[in-house]
Amino acid sequence: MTKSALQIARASYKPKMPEVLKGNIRIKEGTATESAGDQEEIKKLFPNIYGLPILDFVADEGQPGMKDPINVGVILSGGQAPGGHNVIAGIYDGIKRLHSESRLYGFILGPSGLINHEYKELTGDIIDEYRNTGGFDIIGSGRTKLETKEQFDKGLEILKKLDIRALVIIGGDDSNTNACVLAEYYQSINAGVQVIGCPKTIDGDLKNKQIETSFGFDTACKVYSELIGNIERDCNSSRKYWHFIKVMGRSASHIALECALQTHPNICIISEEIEAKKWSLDDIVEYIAGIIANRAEQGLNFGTIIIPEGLIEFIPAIKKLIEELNDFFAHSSDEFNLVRRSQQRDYIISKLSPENAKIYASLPEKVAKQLALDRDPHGNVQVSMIQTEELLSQMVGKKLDEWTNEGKYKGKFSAIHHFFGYEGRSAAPSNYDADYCYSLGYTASMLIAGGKTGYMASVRNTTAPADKWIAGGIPITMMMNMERRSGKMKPVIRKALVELEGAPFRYFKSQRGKWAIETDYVYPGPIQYFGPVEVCDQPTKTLQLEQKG
Ligand code: FBP
Repeated sequence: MTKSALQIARASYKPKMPEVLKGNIRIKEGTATESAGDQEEIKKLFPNIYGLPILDFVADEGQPGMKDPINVGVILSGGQAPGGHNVIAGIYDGIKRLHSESRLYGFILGPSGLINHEYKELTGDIIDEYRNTGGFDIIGSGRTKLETKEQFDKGLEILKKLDIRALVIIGGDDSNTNACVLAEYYQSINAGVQVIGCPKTIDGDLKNKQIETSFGFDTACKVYSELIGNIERDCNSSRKYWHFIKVMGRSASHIALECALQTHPNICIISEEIEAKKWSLDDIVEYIAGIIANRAEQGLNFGTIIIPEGLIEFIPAIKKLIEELNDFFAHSSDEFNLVRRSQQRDYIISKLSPENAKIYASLPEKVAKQLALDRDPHGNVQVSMIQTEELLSQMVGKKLDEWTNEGKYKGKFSAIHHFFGYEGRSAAPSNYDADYCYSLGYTASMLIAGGKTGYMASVRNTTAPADKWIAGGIPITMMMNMERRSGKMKPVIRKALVELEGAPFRYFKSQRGKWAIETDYVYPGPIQYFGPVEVCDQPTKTLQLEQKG
């Protein structure tokens, strides 16, 4: 592999970690826990791992160690997120410290590697090549859903063959839900395999009181904010374009909100607010056009607009339509695939309820097609394929034309579109993510040593210097409730959406009027890996505001 100068210099970075993980630890157990919702159902579905206590690591005398070596397996699941390689490095260093003959095996291309028995041993040389690097290419990732008994049994065959006694699943809410189901199953049959989850996703929607953030969110937002800042400066230099910038984040708008807090755009739409206000697509268009017209009155025919990837799913009427489409595809996709392409739109319209059929028929051809595209293996619409930024700018353009004809608007409107998504997912992890991920991996190895299963590794208090971070484990059942997925009620980890009463949104709301009219852009610049702490080690604004309360 030819390496860049930064890669070479960065390889020797030693991630900072909680003081407690530097020595020997003892696991302190809290009291029994309850699931986030639907306690009776979740308890019934997870009889062997329901109600486990929260675990905290406390410093203990002596040296960490295990009498016998332990073999551990690791899976990277779902979309890439900066820092995944450091989680693996943390697991590796942790189990090697416990016993020098312990071994780590990586399953190739996500959960399918476990089912298909595709794996590779991750030796010290391999791990060293990937320390502090972005991407998931050390073993690859995939979106296969681990959910059937056959898959679990097939996985167990290879785990037994390699004498693997613990499996770490690094993934988002859906993958950790599956980790929990797997932990329950292996426990129920006394398989002798522990399952531990690690919170990953750039989307930032796997978080709760105990899991402060998912890894990758910090780096991805910093990459997008650098790019948005660059666009803002360009836009303020030529003063002739409106930039419609869609940012990733499937459902929740955490990325959009964080990027807005970092860059002060003229407009940022937050899907959760649109849903709460029950806005229609037309309401959003009026809101954007209104700000464009106000700026035009001051001669400012330029600006930046951040749009969250998942917006379309939060517009109540479109959400209902998507729910019906999801149910339809869950039950009738074979039948649908037999319909000629040219007739698919009419076919869908004929199958929908009259209300949804009307909305579907009114959508531009391109968007209607995108809503009917294949679901991912978890039954989600692939929102990153839907060009919401173009849809909005076209509709805003039309609205401004109408206002021009009515004499209400005299400006010039020229739009440019961007989508920032994949370019942020495999970036070299920021110091925050490099440190956080390494600590998560190391924590996972300590949970394994403690014989725990059905837990997610947790590292908290991360706005403080790393030596003060708190490490431990959170029972995954504690984060679960029942939700309708692919037409059926299923136990899932509750997704954390932007809270409209939360400090990050409240702060944004207090500033957005000013950002709309004034040109108050902030230019964060590229992630810095070497230099002053205030430049290199800052956590996200979201986390800082959340912790201040
Ligand atoms: P995860 O939740 O699996 O981490 O995925 C995050 C994400 O980047 C979303 O923001 C985006 O909608 C999706 O992955 C895109 O998925 P894919 O890589 O399959 O195109």
